Amino acid sequence: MKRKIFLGVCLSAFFPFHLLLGQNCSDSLASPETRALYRNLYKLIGKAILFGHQDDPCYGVAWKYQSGRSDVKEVVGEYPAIYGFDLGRIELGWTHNLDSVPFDKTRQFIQEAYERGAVVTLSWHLNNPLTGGTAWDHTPGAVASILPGGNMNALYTIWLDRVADYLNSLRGKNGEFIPIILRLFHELNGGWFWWGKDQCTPEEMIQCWRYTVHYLRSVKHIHHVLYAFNTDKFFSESEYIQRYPGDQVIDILGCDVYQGNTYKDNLSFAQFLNKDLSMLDNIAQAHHKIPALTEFGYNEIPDSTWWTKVFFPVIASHQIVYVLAWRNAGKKPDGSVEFYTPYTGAVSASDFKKMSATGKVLFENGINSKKIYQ
Ligand code: BMA
Repeated sequence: MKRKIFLGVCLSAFFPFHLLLGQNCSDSLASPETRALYRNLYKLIGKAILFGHQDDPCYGVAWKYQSGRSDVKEVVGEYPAIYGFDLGRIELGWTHNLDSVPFDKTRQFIQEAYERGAVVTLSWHLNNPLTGGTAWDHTPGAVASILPGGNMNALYTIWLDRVADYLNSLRGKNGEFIPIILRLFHELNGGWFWWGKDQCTPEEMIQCWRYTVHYLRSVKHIHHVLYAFNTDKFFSESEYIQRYPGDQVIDILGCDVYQGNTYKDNLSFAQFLNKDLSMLDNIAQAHHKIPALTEFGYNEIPDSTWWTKVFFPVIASHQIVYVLAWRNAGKKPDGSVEFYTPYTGAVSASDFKKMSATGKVLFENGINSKKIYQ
């Protein structure tokens, strides 16, 4: 008996068993491509960081829906390694999302991204089911209302049916489902969305996550999804984990951190990001999940060396497997300007290209060669 224990201790000293633990995604019935995606992303931990961009092929700072265009590609010569899109308003049966992106176009872009061997993540700024207001209508009670037994549960299941129909329409050339990282109830420790921390208890949020995954997985039989849990900025590991619904329903652990507001200058942002990513490394390792910076940005990137002097040194010293820059909306109807990756001629463009040449941050070519769906 003692010898067996001794042998076990010796073996585990030389073999990283903890790595094996994380090699399976949370859905035991996941499709082969989805399982491969999870396994391959897991293998990238500590080795590479995929660069992602929200709505990348849809529009850029001075263009909209021009075939083949991408602000990222025009600066670094390659499309991103990961694409983000948003499902907001699909729940209402609309043909386009809250930022006027047609869902048909999104489907086409998702298929093209998959063909290029890239990763796709979807967020969902769904309306408030209780009031009919937007995602930002934080009237309390909406989370409780969609749980089984709640007044809005029937409506919520109709909304999930529409999401499931859309997910089922995402197919590759051989009819296989395209794996999707679904990032639900994002920034749930903030107070600005109806699913935020002041609008529901931790127990209600946990139940809401579990119910949603159960519905998509077991009622709608969706098995090509990895689920991403994410907070906004957070200040302790216990805060992060307070509303975590559990390892059986989550695959990716993320947080959203922007430069601006509280963390305006480079140093305070870098220090804060570094702290959050250190905590995220610990939590992801303890739960055998994949860590990611699920949203980030410094609006308009006014600093010509921000990428290599501020952002890269921090992300490169952590375990995150991807970073997703938010959208290049350009000039918005209200007159404000929003973009998080440089376009040709922007002040940080050459520095962004310099970061892409480090080899640690991967774009299309880097991800394509990894064959992540096999
Ligand atoms: C926000 C802004 C908004 C947008 C929303 C959902 O951060 O970019 O303009 O409508 O995300 O994409």
